[in-house]
Amino acid sequence: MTKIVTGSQEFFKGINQVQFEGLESDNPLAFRWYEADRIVAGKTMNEHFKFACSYWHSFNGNGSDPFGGPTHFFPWETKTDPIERAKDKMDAAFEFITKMQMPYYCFHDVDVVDYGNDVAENERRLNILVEYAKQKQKDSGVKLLWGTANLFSHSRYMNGAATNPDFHVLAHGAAQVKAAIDATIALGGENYVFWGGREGYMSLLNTNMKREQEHLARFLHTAKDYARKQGFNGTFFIEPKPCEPSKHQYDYDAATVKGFLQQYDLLADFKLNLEVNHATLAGHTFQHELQVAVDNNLLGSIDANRGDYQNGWDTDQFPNDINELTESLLIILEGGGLQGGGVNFDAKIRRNSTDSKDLFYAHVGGMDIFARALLTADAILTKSDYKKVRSDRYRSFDDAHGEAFENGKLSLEELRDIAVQMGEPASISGRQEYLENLINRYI
Ligand code: XLS
Ligand code: NI
Ligand code: NI
Repeated sequence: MTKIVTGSQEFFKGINQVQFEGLESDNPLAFRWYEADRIVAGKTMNEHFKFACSYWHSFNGNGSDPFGGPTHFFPWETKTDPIERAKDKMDAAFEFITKMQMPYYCFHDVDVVDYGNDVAENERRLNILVEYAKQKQKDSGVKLLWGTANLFSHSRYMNGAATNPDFHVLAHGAAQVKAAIDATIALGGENYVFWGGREGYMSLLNTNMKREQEHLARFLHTAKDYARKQGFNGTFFIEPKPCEPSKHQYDYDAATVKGFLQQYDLLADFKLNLEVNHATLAGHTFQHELQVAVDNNLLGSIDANRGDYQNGWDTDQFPNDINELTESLLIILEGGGLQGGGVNFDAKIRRNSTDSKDLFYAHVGGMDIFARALLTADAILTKSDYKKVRSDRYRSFDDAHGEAFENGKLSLEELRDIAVQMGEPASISGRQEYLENLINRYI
């Protein structure tokens, strides 16, 4: 059990720590599947997931949208002094995280404390909050999964940060990244994330794409070199997304980022932080993105959420699709798990979810469905013929001519002669419905 850590006032009054109560429970503020210490496939659930709470959606996002203002009025946003306000927010954050028994959190620099336009003053503010967070982490045992810098909200970044055509803006982005890396290191952060929301373009008419991408690569190298020099030995993650807010983002999807990292010699230090809703925006399933990452040894971390099938933007809803997650956990388990990262809930409650309990329901549901998907996927992998059905499809490459082809031993002429000799192939079923039913049977 985690110790509940509150500040001078309790922000989530009347809500107790969420506990595992099992399937018999009808308590909506209890876990029915998530049992932190339960061993599945050789690791505890806690080790599989390393669940993290995202600061921005849970403690900053106030429900405003392009058509209307805030609907979430937080009691930790009342003080006028930015440092005092930030401390209240951090009190609320650690109270929530410890009541949820989540082991990790993630933040952008500006989530933690408001930034102005003075670099040195911003650094001073962040340092004060880093000291405050250190004590909170110590009191609670909660750890930092990753830190990052917000290089997309400030108006100076309207044309990008590392890919801005104006070097002056790039330097400001670098200053922010330096301070965010320093904060991450000071807090024992295990990873550092780059999400380039505005690293892309709105119109190719005014864009030198090649030059911008070279700047992005140089920027990443420079940041990585600095962090390594400071003793950071965690992993850097790039978080792909195809668009929004840019019309076209350079880190479009997992395959694109893989090519970029390879081209610019960054594969040794960087992996991917994959987000469900970003995958679907790119026209992929989340499973597709996971498989690309696994196949390239790049699966670092995930941002858990889901989109909405009826619209085409990043709605960041809490995950609740058991089929999607079971299929995802199959890939994660078979791929050997997340490398260094965890499961960060990059998800927000709806604008009209205005009770303080709503944030708890959302996270309980998210953690529980991941746990259920893990148990289901593990059962499928260990008890069913799922893996065999797939490997059997490739049987013809295991020996004879197929094996010779895989080993590069057959020429095109020889392949032609084999085709003649073997005659027309028999049709072999892909058995898709069989496998779909199998997944549902285990759920
Ligand atoms: C936005 C991104 C962002 C990153 C962190 O769509 O998901 O929240 O995770 O900058
Ligand atoms: Ni996102
Ligand atoms: Ni994200």
